[in-house]
Amino acid sequence: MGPKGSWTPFHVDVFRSHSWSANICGCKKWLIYPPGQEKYLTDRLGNLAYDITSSDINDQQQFPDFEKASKPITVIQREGEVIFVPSGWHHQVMNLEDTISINHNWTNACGILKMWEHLQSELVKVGRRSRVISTTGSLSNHDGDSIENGNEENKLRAGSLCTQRQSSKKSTRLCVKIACYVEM
Ligand SMILES: O=C(O)CCC(=O)C(=O)O
Ligand SMILES: [Fe+2]
Repeated sequence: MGPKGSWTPFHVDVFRSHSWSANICGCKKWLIYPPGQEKYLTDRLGNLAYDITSSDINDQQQFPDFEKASKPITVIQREGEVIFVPSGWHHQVMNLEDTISINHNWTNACGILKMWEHLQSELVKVGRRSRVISTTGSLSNHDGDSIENGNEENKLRAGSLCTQRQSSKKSTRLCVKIACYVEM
């Protein structure tokens, strides 16, 4: 459910599931890219674009490969219409009117291999994250205080991430999560 003007940032659905979405009322605009295009829609640090309609995406310093991306498929979905988004298709969605929709994610025989491969690659990342946490020591401690006990390099990396996000308990937990993505 979302008021006119609300939107969902660019993403791919959880665990590489397929999805359908049915509009009970209202109207949505979908921008959809087939699998493989996402590599042109990531910034130079490898982060997926948040808003593919933002002018930032044309900034070659930030998104060096954007020129290589195809144009998105644009779908206007009206009341009573259902859209199917296959596994691995990235999308961004805007509510053009106050909208209520119901959606559902699932997999089937066509999608299960992709889902399995995705889960395996995520598992490898979890392994890397937990190694970072163990070398950074108190990063695993959610007490809201600073980063101590870690090795110098990881303290520096995690510290700079934390200063960007400052130090309430909540944001410290966010720091832990972000610091986890630092590659060993
Ligand atoms: O309807 C929306 O705003 C986005 C729905 C969607 O893409 C999702 O739930 O994954
Ligand atoms: Fe989605």
